[in-house]
Amino acid sequence: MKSKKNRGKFNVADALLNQNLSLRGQKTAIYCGKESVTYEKLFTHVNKFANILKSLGVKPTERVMIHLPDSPMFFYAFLGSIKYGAWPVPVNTMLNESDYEYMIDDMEARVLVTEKRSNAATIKTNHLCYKLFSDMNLPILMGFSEPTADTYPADADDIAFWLYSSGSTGRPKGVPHRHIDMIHSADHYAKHVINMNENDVVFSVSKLFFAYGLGNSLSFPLRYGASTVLLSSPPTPESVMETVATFKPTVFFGVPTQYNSVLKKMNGNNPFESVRVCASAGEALPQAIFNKWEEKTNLKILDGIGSTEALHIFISNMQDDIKPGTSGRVVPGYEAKIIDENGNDVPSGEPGQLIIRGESVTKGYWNKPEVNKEKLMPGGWFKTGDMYTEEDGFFTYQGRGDDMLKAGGIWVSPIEIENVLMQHKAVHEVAVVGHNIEGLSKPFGYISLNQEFKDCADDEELGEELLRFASERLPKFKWLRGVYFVDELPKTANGKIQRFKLRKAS
Ligand code: 3UK
Repeated sequence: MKSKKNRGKFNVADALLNQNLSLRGQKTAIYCGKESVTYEKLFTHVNKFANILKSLGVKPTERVMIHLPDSPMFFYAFLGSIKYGAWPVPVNTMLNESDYEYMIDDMEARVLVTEKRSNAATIKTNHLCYKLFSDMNLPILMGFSEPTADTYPADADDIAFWLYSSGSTGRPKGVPHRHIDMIHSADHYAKHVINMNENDVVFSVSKLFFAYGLGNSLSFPLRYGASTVLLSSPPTPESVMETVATFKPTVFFGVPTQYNSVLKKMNGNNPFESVRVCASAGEALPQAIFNKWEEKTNLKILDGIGSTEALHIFISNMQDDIKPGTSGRVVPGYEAKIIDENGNDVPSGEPGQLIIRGESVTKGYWNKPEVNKEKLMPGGWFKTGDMYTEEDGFFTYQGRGDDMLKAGGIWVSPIEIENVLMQHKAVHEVAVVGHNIEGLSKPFGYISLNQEFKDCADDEELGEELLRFASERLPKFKWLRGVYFVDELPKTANGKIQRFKLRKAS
């Protein structure tokens, strides 16, 4: 039951900032390239951003889309919006303009915060009123803005921000989270699994616009008075290792592909000596990467599964309790069960769908009643869509129960890529599935050709052309690794493409 007494008493921006201001105002909260930001500066700049929203006439609960690289300005915009009571919505900066158009409309964004050169900068929609550019008008407005601000009197259960998660239909869905959700994920995952504390310097290769990066780089370090290291540019193995060597983080977060690419460039020298704990999420961590990483750095990677809907990791290996090749045990504060198609628990060792429950799990997608009905179960259980087995309390990933796939830890909708390839004159039908490359899933296309192109099926040039065609129309992380020509795609009696049969063909 919601206590009436606590209404209007909890705003997560205050919870993450005020104590740090009084306990460690001069400590560095953020390192970003040559810039460092103390907790005091963070506090005043969050206030300045909140005041800008006020002066523009933005109302609480209106949406502020944030399309920014990892940077102090991301912190100011995100926490400033929350402090003001507006809802910040960080979005993936690697998408196409049409994705942003869709999201701005879907969230009815009132404000867009971005860089002048970004491909979201030029978007015009009915709802958008203000564009704040981090490299133009925004710093000027910040300069004129007051360094103190009122806090919106939120309730811990009120929505504080949204994130977007991809769906199998190809259109992302808004995932609202409450003020208390951030505190819950910090006090359970960051505390129990990472044991984060004020002596930590945290570096997450995964960006702030992912729920994973948002916890790793923002809410966790601020919750425990630690320092966070941001890398503004897209990460390369070289820039990751350089950042580690420069800032000497004690906690390191990445997705499996990032560990893998760093490993390939790490000949001999180990820049990770300052690190006390490494964590991985986004997709299953292959055991081979776990082993090689340990060999080279002497560090064990803690694999854990999280989701945008749960906000962060809910099943994880623990520092003193690791089983490589598994996602680990349920994080205290969460519950997990594996069920069959009828909703019954499966016996230990048998595969079934993973369902989870916990305070930080979203109460439902924005404006998607039919998906909510399908994914949210009575009693607060949420269907992850992942197939798992459980033995002796350890959960092992068995693949997705639907057609979604991940590349580099980021959702890729097969249908979106298929729709692009269908525009090519040679393509009759196409199905996109993930195949394993060194234990990590990468997108591949199966294509049946139109009659007049059937003779080209052995033609390498056509394959290359189709790969190029898709690449020109999609962000890089969605690029296909290869195409196969087939006479016909496997289908059900009523004509639905059976992608799972093609997945098995790998
Ligand atoms: C998959 C994993 C196997 C799984 C995320 C940590 O990845 C995150 O969120 P997304 O919404 O995707 C969620 C889905 O990704 N997955 C994630 N981690 C693992 N599969 N092993 C893993 N360790 O299909 C899940 O349903 O992009 C990760 C923290 C916050 C996050 N949002």
